[in-house]
Amino acid sequence: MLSSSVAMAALIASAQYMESEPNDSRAQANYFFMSPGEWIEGTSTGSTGSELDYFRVQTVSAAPAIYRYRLILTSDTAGHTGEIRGQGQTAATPGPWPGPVGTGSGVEGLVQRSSTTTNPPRFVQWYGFGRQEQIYYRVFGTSSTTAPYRATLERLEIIPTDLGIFQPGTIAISTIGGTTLNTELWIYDAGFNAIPGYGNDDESADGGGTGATTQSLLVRQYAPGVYYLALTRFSMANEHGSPCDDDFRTGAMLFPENAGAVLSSAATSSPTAIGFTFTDSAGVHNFSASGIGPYEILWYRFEVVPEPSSLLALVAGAVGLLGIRHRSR
Ligand SMILES: [Ca+2]
Ligand SMILES: [Ca+2]
Ligand SMILES: [Ca+2]
Repeated sequence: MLSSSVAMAALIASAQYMESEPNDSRAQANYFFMSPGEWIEGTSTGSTGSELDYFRVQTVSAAPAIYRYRLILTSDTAGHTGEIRGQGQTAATPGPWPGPVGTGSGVEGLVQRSSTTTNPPRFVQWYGFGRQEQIYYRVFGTSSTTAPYRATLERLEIIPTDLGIFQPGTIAISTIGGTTLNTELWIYDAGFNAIPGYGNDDESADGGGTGATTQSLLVRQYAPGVYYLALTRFSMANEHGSPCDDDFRTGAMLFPENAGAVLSSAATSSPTAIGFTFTDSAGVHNFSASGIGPYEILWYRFEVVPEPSSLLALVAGAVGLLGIRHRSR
């Protein structure tokens, strides 16, 4: 039987992932399966060659929900940089929706870089849904970062803001006129799956806009059900390519093995309020969001339900009251 101190030492050791060189490329990434509170430890005193440390970080499962993940870098010699790595996008041919979506180029690139001005400094951030999502994480240092770095995983559940109920059919979601920020958005289904083609960075003439701004306009069909809106600043990245009616179709994407994760690359906070609208068959519905923090994605829940008159008719039919007319609002 282990003494308690030995058992404790074993527990501490099991919560710490040491880098294993060579880990200088995505192909060589150290693959770690991490719980919140666990950390990776390594060393890097440069930004090229063997000083690049790649990790494939997979998170443990959790109850279905929206989770914000962070890997926070600390060191006795602060100065390391963390990055999330993704790929480029081969643009879809432009045109009205429905139509093609972009595809991953396979060429690795930066999708998010840590900042010294965030609180805490030097973290990367992404969102997942409790399904063991994973990301490619890269750390590098400078000639002065001689002490080891530690990258600690944090997880926080995000409760989406409820936007209410909308009519089925065509719904237009727009930030045009509501902000001068370069916005980007994507729609997720009730099971937290990004719906292919249901995203927009910049509005376009093909999508029903003018194509003159960097605000977002997404006009799509909605069947009854629960949906989530992910609203952020340029550039948002998930595993999906941009649809043909997005005016900017070459934004960075995540690799296929990173499916389910989503992030924003924007490191600076935007305290200005953001107005946005939902337009369904009942009219225009105005909403306002407070500012967006570094890398933050704002999450909203909305529900599409059959028209009230149809529901009432169904209820009336069920109870045999079909002869009684109801007054529509
Ligand atoms: Ca290293
Ligand atoms: Ca390395
Ligand atoms: Ca945009």
